[in-house]
Amino acid sequence: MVNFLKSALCISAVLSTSLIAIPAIAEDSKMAEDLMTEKIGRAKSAAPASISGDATIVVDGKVVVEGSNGWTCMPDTFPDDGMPMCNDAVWMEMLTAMVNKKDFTATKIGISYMLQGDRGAGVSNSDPYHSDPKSADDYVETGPHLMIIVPKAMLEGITDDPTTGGPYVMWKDTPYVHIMVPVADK
Ligand SMILES: [Cu+2]
Repeated sequence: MVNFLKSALCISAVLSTSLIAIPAIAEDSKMAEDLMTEKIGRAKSAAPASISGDATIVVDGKVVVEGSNGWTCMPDTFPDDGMPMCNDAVWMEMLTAMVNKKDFTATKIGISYMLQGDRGAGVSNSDPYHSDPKSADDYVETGPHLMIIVPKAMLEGITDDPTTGGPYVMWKDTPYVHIMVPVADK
């Protein structure tokens, strides 16, 4: 009898914990799902649907949607900065080199879309590795823009002054140099 009570109690303990635990887990995974849906939506918002619709989506370094058009969209530029981008293969190659502090040489044009811009989470215009970009003398934020990688010789004559209102060169003296092309006010 005692044994029976003990196991009955045990079972009810197990039951009551799982009754509590199951909705909690369901809620957690619903939240995770919602967050992922939001991140995928944000990633896609970086480019026109004609590009982002069939793009590969990478969230936190993992492919979460397998694309088919050679473009890769991400919800963040730097970890958790909320600044989405859609990149072609040249841009992905350059960013991989930048993150790993490896050399990169552009042999052809590379294009990245940042149609949400990077207001609120800009960068130092000379130093991709600045530890506190917002305190940099050359801190810059840009509204909706394209970013274009070109072979170095083609950069000649383009200003590196972001305040002119037109295209400007970012990260000039690094292997990760590219042209910022504002496309809208915002
Ligand atoms: Cu950008």
